[in-house]
Amino acid sequence: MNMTLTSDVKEMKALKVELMRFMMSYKFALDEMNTKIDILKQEFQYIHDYNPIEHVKSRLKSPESILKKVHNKGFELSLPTIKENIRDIAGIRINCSFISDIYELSSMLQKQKDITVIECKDYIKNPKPNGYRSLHLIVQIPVFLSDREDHIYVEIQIRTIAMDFWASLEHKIYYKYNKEVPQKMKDELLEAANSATLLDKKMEGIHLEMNKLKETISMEEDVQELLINNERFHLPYDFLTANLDPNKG
Ligand code: 0O2
Repeated sequence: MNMTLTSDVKEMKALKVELMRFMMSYKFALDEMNTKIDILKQEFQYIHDYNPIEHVKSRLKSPESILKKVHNKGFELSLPTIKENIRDIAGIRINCSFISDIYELSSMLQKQKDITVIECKDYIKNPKPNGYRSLHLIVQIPVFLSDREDHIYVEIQIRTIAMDFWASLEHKIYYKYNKEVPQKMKDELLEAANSATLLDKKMEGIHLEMNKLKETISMEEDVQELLINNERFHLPYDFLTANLDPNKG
């Protein structure tokens, strides 16, 4: 009896080590992705003096959630099956300021050589019937370990703050509510999602207008600068306008 117990414990310990190695790969994949996102964020800030990323959150799916998904989807309970079919064990959620930032960030990530894009679901252009909006990417990235190279799936959800606000609260409202949600509530949630869309569009419009304004200002500043012999001279506005043709509109 004791012999069986000991060998059972030994087997379970070995399994635990295997599971640990399995989960570590996902943790490293998240670390890599977070570094990539941080680099893009910093580069944007330095070069364009603008940060399109408001907030980044990453998470590893818990073993309980993985098990639940395996059961729900009817998959066989083995690590290779889980690795191939549960593609959101490593998940990253990026909140952007504007809708245009979402697409720009997504294209910058998709262009990176070591990222293989497996799937792209655009729930912004095609929202879910309940109103859910977000851009979902499933990518695969290499993780270099001491004895092997692993290719790990990562799910990236990119959305605006308004989209995230709606999704987080909708999730909270539904969480642990196992009964059918009343139609009235579904309609109200859809209405709220539409309001979030309007808000995003309004903010995008203001953002574009502001960019145009900034461009005009920087063009004006450019006109007032003279570069001679690597030295910058400021041209006073009066000096410039004094020499303008008064007959020109
Ligand atoms: P969690 O706890 O956030 O990880 P999949 O079930 O992932 O194999 P599916 O459903 O086609 O396949 O994936 P999809 O549509 O890309 O959605 C995956 C994730 O998007 C969900 O993960 C949610 O995080 C989010 N999501 C999708 N639809 C909704 C929605 O209607 N409301 C909210 N709040 N979030 C949504 P999980 O695994 O469901 O949960």
